[in-house]
Amino acid sequence: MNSEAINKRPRHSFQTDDPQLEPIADKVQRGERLSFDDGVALYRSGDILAVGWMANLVRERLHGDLAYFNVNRHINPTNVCVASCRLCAFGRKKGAADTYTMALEEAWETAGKGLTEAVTEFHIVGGLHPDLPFEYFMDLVRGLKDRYPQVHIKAFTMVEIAFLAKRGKMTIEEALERMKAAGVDSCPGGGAEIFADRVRHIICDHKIDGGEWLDTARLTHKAGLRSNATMLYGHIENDEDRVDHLLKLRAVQDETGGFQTFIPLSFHPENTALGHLPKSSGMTDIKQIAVSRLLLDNFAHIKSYWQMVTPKMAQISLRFGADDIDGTVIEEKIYHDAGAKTPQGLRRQDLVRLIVEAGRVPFERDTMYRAVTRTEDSFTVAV
Ligand code: V47
Repeated sequence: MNSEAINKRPRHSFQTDDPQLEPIADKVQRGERLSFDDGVALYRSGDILAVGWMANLVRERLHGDLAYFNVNRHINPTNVCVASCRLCAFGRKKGAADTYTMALEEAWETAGKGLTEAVTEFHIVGGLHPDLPFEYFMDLVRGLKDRYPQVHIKAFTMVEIAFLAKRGKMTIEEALERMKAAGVDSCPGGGAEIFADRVRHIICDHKIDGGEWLDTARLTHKAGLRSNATMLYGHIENDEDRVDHLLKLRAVQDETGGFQTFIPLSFHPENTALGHLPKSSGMTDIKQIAVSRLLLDNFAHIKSYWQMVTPKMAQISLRFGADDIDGTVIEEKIYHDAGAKTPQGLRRQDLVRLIVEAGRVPFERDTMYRAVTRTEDSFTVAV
């Protein structure tokens, strides 16, 4: 990390027309932890510049001008899912007309497709298939490791881990050990949605509940795997639900230190059972990034996922608390089934341009945030 860049802050002094923000700004400047009520006040404030100033202060304390991205590929092995979540446009019931399940050879081949530059990460998530055995997923991972040994495998959300363990009639601990032995290097942050029961019952009734998601994350970290965490916002949750979600993550992070990155995900209503809801606004998206940065004082990274909020908003987020904009992705299905108008993927050079134009310094990372150095068609990771 560039320490000169980090030490030159802060540049401006805090100003606000919202008196509720004054005591919060004092705490942020002193590096003190924010409370539940502080979180609600931040969400309710209309002074986005003041909220953003505070989030930017924290972001620059941690990372200076660096903005992280990676060169990754998403693989979604199946869209067959037992869970029928109202929030989702991707999952299909077994037997429906437009289901797909990749044969293993097809998944391995897909992994190598559309590559203009060497990827450093496979991001693997999919539906909860009622019939695919645990070993299908382990074979998938083993086959990827055999073919692409240099690529980090970030696979299976807490929801998938809990489901696969149950299907394979084993404990979560055992499932995690077998995942690790097969070649899983870390886990993505999906399936967290909103932990509050009242909301979870409506948007994703058939998934593990919030407590189980958090327990599975604890076990994942205990098994030595890092994971990410997400929150789905912009549907029927309120400010208190969002703060509750963030503080529950913060509490687990205090215990385990195993979360790597937090990614707020804006809800895309199209083609879901909640299609009547409006899309989140720019104000909500940018505030979500800033409040996450401020409340999650023990998370190193806040990612503004360009696929979700658009490349333009991800770029602006780099001045409102985010330090990461995710990667090239190459092929995205989950939000595109829900009406996302963003491109399926971006080239490395597009990500670099977004970051440079935001006045930040691009830092190509691997999944563990180590520097990646590239030649034309290969890469090395700093150790
Ligand atoms: O868990 C599903 C969300 C998640 C919709 O860990 C939807 O680096 C919006 O978790 N509108 C999966 N969101 C994606 C995910 C993720 C993405 C990027 C990076 C990482 C990471 C993780 O997508 C699901 C759910 O919360 N989702 N349907 C929808 N209609």
